[in-house]
Amino acid sequence: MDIRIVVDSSANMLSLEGVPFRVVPLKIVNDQREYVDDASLDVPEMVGELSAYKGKTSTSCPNVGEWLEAFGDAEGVFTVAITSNLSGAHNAAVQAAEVYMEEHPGRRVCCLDSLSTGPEMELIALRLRELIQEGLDFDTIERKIRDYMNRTHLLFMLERVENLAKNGRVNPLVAKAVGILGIRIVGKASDVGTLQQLHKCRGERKGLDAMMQEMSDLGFVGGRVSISHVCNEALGYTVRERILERWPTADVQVAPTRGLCSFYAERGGVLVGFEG
Ligand code: X90
Repeated sequence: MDIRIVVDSSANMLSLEGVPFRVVPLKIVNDQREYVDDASLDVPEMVGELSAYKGKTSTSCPNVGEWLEAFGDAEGVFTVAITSNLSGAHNAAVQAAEVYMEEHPGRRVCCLDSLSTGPEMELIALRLRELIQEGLDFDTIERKIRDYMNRTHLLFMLERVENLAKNGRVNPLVAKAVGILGIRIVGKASDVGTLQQLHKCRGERKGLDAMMQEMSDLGFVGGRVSISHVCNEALGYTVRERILERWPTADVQVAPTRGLCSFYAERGGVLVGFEG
């Protein structure tokens, strides 16, 4: 059975070697422009334009047709979508799966709600690739990936939450706290896939300390980690150093966010997906 992985663009992935792989883009939209979050998007340019733009910008998720197109003619598909608590992406994938399986009896689609986004979705896709390459059957892969998702986590450190607040994706009390210069919000993707604030930290160093502590509390013992930064590679590598200081055997990758996470996590934001 040929099995394909399809993620939405909030996973910050452009490609995945070794298995059939597709990305369906979300969009970032305002009165001036529409940014499609695909490989052709110039992310630093978008971030620059949006920080100068005074009006409201919002986002939209992939629709049923876009998911269907990405399924192509695969016999088996695993979709990995941004948390259904903050986006319609997963629901659209579920609807696409129903249409696909009805049109093609015998084919399988399993839709995974990441209850998270960004680098945690990437970890899920990486694990799916391993399971597919092991040649396991569809149901076994599904069982194993759901087990794996129970022990992956996402932490974030944000300098601004203006775009999250303007689009109603964060508690207004959280938004209020971050107005003050130098304050960083450290939080995690909650068990139900919402933003959960854990700490308000004065300055980056305290934010990093809090993140390391949270990783340890969530059971990190040196497994796989994926770090995504919004236009701040130096911070991405600082986080990596801090992790390796404490857990020298950890396997840590650093990469820039694509459009959707750049818009919501905002310049200077950093997301850390890891295995507990
Ligand atoms: O459907 C849409 O328009 C997309 C809406 C997405 C809203 C939230 C995106 C959050 C991106 C921010 C920090 C990490 C959040 C963890 C969430 C569980 C990144």
